[in-house]
Amino acid sequence: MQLFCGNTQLDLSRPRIMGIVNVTPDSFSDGGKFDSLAATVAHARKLIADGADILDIGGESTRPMAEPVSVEDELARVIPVVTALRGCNAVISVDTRKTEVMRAAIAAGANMINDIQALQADGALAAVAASDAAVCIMHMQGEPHTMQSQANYDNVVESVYGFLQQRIAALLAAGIARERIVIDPGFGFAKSLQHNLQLLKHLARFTGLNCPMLVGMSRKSMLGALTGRAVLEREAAGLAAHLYALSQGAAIFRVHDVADCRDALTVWQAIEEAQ
Ligand code: 7PM
Repeated sequence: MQLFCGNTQLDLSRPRIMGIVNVTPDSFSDGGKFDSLAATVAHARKLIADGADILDIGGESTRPMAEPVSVEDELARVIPVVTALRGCNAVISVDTRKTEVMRAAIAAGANMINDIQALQADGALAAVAASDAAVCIMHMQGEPHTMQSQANYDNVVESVYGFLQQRIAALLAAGIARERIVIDPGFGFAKSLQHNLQLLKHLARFTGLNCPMLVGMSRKSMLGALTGRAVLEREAAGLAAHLYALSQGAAIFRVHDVADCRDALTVWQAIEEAQ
């Protein structure tokens, strides 16, 4: 299966890695470390060297209770990074909920949009439809700033499935071809530990939506709840979760630690390809 990403295509017959590039001053785990443009771009290039197929550049912290970011600030953070990375050897994704940032990012050379709000902002569907960029639509209930109060689900798997099904239909109706759409159940977004585990266990259900699936559990609190580990000590836990997701049909893994994920996927691939 190919994912159409603007001027390029990503072959999803093997698993792919999306490396996280935070450009927020308050990123919860990389806080302040990569706060200059040169350092951010160097970090992004290191992720490519480590084996990232996609870079996900985000200028808005979506952490629960994070301060909202203005359009101007988000543009000032994200666009110079996209411009500097243009032509690099990876798909450039921009993690944003804002229509204006989507438009500017695509104009600057981004070939994918990662939207935790699934293109529900005013004009977002049209902005992406007017381009040929790929788009990842994620499930979330409520707003990032209030979502630490977990939503109630009758059946979290069916609820997320129904939401993604509706959003896929909305994207298709807006003229965004299926070959450009990636879905994501949104681990950790208004979900309890049990919700996250149910989603992971039944992840294969989402392959029925006929779009490639992205998952991101890197460093998330569900891993901390299970292991008692601090944010920067959750790598092994994350790999276990991501490999389970791979066994259930996930195609793209959004992670902080690209080199470790690459090693895990290399081993997985070698086993798969053995006689
Ligand atoms: C605090 C909590 C800080 C959560 C940061 C996060 C996803 C995403 C994020 C995901 C897609 C993080 C998250 N998570 N986009 N953006 N899927 N598509 O760990 O799971 O970076 S923000």
